[in-house]
Amino acid sequence: AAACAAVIIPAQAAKPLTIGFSQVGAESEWRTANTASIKAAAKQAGVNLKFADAQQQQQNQVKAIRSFIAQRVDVIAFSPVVETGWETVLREAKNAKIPVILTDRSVKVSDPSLYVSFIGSDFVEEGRRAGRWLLDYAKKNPNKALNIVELQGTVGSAPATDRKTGFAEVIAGNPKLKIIRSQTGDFTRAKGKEVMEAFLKSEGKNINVLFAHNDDMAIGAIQAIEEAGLKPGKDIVIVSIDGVRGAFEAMMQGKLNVTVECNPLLGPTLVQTAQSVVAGKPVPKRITVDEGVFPAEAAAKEFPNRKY
Ligand code: GYE
Repeated sequence: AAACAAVIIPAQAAKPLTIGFSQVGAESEWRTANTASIKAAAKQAGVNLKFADAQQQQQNQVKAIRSFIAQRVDVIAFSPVVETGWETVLREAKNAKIPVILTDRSVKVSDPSLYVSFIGSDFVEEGRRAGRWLLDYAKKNPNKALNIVELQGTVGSAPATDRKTGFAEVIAGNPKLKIIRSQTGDFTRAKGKEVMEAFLKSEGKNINVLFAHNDDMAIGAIQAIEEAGLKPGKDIVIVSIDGVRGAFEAMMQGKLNVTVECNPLLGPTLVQTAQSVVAGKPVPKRITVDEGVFPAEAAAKEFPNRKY
């Protein structure tokens, strides 16, 4: 484990490293923890961080990146809200010889040299983990109907696309597991609640399972389920992803059945990678994160250890 610890080089007397970072927004507990991690790691390392919040709009991220290029920052880092549409602005950064590091979410580009490294989770695997928990649940409850509604993340974002893919791949192993409705809740509590209300209105008691692409949407949906007079976690089994504090609280109250961990604490690795890139050291093209699965039964024991 010691080998994994991030080594952060303290600020030198020389000009400090400047990183321009374009964040997706502040849509979820996960995102808040991610932002805090990046700001803290930059501060600790004496990095000059220029932070821009894109409010979940790609055009704001493109603007921020162009402004970082104009300011001639040392490194540009960003968490791309969606996967496509980055070719032009990344080419501009490359022409300006400013290295780009992707954090959290990745991009689809035809030329992989447009970024130096991508630091983040394997979202397909997270979707599979959610699916595997449900397969197991189905095995233990052979007489239960298992109609699923799905709350998707932001349309076109890597975590929404990949989590959907991984989950669908695994549940295909049991024909009883059927997705009857699937719609985006944009990774927010408010939208999660709103879409769940609509699902309940049209499907009523037909819904046995909710798969939410993040905890915030699950927490919003829990409210909708309670307002409809049903018991979340019992009448409707809920599977979600992230492992934020709010999810642990919901599990301890018996309202959420499981959360698949997605680690937002990417700040130290980002700073370390940026320092290496600027020092001319080789960096891995892909840096992943170790993550677990936390069922409700483990929540109370695990809660004190959670860092976000
Ligand atoms: O799961 C969600 C957030 O990109 C992994 O974005 C991230 C996702 C996370 O809004 O809560």
